[in-house]
Amino acid sequence: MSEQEWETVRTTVADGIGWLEFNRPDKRNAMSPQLNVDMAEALHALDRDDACGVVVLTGAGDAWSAGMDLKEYFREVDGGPLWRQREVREQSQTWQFRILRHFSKPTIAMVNGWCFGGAFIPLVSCDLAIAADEATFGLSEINWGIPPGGMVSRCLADTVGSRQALWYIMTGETFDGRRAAEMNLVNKSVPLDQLRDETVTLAKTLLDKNPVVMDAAKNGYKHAAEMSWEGALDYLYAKLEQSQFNDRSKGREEGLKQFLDDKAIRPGLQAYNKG
Ligand code: ACO
Ligand code: V55
Repeated sequence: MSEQEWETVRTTVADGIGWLEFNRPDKRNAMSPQLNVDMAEALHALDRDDACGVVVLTGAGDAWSAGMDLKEYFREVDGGPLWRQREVREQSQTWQFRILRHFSKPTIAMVNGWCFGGAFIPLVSCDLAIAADEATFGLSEINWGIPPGGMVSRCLADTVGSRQALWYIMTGETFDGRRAAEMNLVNKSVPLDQLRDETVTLAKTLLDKNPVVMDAAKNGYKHAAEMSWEGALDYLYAKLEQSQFNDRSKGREEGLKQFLDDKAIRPGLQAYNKG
């Protein structure tokens, strides 16, 4: 097991899982400029760590994240130089949107509590999400005086559709984990006391797969979703070939051998044995 700490973020790598924690529990894990910088570094560290095969993004204490830090990200930057505003915005989009959305390793958002506003971006950037039934979500922007900024509303609508997105953008109403699951903002919700076990079970399923193929599968899908059909078709075949090229373990040959020759696995029902 290894642990690493930044000012506002903490990582723990154990049994293949990289636990990445927002660590400002006293501020409900609000995303300050410092946190945005720390998150980018922590994600790079997890990417480089061969002991980490899947990332779980969660929050210390009773919040996942209360969104952007209204004091440090807005009030203290407002009225200052515009370059500083551009800088803090760039830092937030860098990890929440770019690094996380196309991270090579599988990512799971484990939503343990409060999830507001800007926190919807990392939520949707994670490949998969499991929430506690008791978690509370909301786009509170309209309640304190701004329209949702950054990619918040687009990320939400891309995941749940316009009708649901506009409802929450316009009313600022909160909803719980069950409702988040019902509208596919998260894959499922479970009672808080089962959240960790449920997440570990999912993480283990992902760890069982070939990591090179996993990267091609998830990132191929995400990029292709934004292309023309013909471009996507060609791109996904290129991804298929790329994963064969990069997979030094020759997983596909092994998978086919274990099924067709050894009759040791049935791929419809289980992953091949990576040995
Ligand atoms: N920005 C800055 N500080 C915050 C934030 C935030 N988003 N959320 C909580 N805090 C701070 C509070 O100011 C308080 O600080 P203090 O102890 O130094 O006074 C501390 O965290 C605890 O907050 P409470 O409100 O006392 O905690 P409680 O558990 O009662 O409520 C809740 C939690 C519901 C999350 C509440 O803090 C809240 O409404 N936060 C704001 C949520 C929000 O609107 N986020 C912005 C979304 S919009 C965007 O991200 C662009
Ligand atoms: C929000 C988020 C931002 C931003 C402005 O509404 C507003 C949330 C993640 O960055 O720059």
